[in-house]
Amino acid sequence: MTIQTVPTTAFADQKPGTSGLRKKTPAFMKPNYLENFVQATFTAIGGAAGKTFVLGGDGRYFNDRAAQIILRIAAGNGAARVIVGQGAVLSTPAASHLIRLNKTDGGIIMSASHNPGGPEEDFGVKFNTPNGGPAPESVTEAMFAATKTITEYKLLDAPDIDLGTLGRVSLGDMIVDVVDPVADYADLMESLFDFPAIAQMFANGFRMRFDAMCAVTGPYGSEILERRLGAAGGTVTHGTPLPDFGGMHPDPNPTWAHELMAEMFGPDAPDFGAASDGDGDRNMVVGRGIYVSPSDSLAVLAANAHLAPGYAKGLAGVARSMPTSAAVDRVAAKLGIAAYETPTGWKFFGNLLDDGRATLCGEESFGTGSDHVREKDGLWAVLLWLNILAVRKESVAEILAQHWAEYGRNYYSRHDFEAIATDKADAMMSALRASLPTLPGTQIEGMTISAADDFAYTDPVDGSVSQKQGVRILFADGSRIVMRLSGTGTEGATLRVYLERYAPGPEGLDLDPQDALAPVIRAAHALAGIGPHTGRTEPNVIT
Ligand code: VG1
Ligand code: CO
Repeated sequence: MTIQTVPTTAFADQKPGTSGLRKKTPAFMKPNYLENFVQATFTAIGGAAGKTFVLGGDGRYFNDRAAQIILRIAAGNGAARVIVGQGAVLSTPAASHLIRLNKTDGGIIMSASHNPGGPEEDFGVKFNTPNGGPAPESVTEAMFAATKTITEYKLLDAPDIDLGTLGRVSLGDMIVDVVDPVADYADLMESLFDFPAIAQMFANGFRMRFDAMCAVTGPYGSEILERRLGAAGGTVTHGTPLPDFGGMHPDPNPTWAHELMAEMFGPDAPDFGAASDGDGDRNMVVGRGIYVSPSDSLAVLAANAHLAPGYAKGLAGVARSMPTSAAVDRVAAKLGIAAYETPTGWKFFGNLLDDGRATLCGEESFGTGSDHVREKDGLWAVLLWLNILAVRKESVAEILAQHWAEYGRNYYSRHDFEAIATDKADAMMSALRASLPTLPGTQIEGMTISAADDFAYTDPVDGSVSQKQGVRILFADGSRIVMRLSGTGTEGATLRVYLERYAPGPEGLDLDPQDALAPVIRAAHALAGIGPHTGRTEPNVIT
């Protein structure tokens, strides 16, 4: 086995997005495409020589072959050791945990998360830093720079190794430790939550459905919910991970997790339902006959986290992405703790968590997590809900109703317009940005615009600045419109329109969000000219 220096030419399109590099699978499988990106990653972090990494992915099509290539590049760059999940599989939060547990120099996660998988669908790769979190912008920019100047990569000329058997193997001089993908993560969950109390609730007849959507969380859900907590067999559905996710779109929202929604709103609905995404970092939570919006879920978890042993001493602070509703801010104000507002993407929470400023973080896109890892964590959120339900002994509907009665309700919805022509989406956003200075004072739909800007964020820990993170239009009555283009899509552009309106109560807390938000929705269409610019008048996904 020799280390080869392979000449290559740069690809111009390897800029990491909101969460790593995502492309159509055939693009990733082009000769040298993955090799270049992995070499550029190692270059950007000052080389791999002597370092230890974690490697795993969500099991989608090409995951197995990509792992072998990444291992050969790591060995070619002199890495000392790589810890790989058995079968090259790790959920994103489990990978984050293994990086921290083993104090490695980072990790490579193969996932396109909530995007569909398969030969013609999506693939992705991202690098996480030694804190276990997604690389911050300074690192992703260095990676992108290296992809543009790359002329060669280092590769150990070696055959594939067996990643299906637990234990240690060597690849040239590099050690490869194949580990159980679930065990350490399940132990971490057991250390945070009152497993006996949750197990007692299941023993008393509490029924749950967890839809793993044929993606990575199946084995995690089976081990934790069914084996360790004693939930009935069959609690986990679509529990076998498949390379194409069984044709499912593994995005846990009411549109794509429609089977779960139908059951939870049906005649024999269980007490609690949840779903996870491709790589296990997202969660959707549903009560019997009631959907919990992710922004509300974050607020309820923040208000009740102290009921779980891992958070009994209270929260240092909370953080949410800017487009996420302000529901959690109201909880923070009552608790007297700090509330941070960051750009979209988990990488912006890393410094706040590392610095002990925030304990809980969340995004409106079904992402919630805490300082136990440095990624959002779907099963963690489900378990925190279960812990709260076990202690409060009330239904999800009762808990939500009490929450709104106490804090008021931030009606919230996100409307996605997918696969718009990129030039049209860009033109729309440019025109909207250009109009911002003229908007304050404007009356529309009976509301007055009080401020309009393009969100910029200064990280309070390292002072780094991120510009143009989404257009915000704020109204005098507290309503809000946010618009930005997705950074995770692989086809055209996706426009995300985030809509929010606050109802203080006690009246008007039980409306359908789409009805409560109707004037805000109409204002968004009028102010941005969505129809005239894109030809689209209706979103294709509403969450
Ligand atoms: C989306 C979400 C964002 C999330 C990101 C990665 O990004 O809006 O909140 O952090 O996906 O999630 P964008 O740029 O498409 O809006 V993941 O689960 O799934 O990697
Ligand atoms: Co994900």
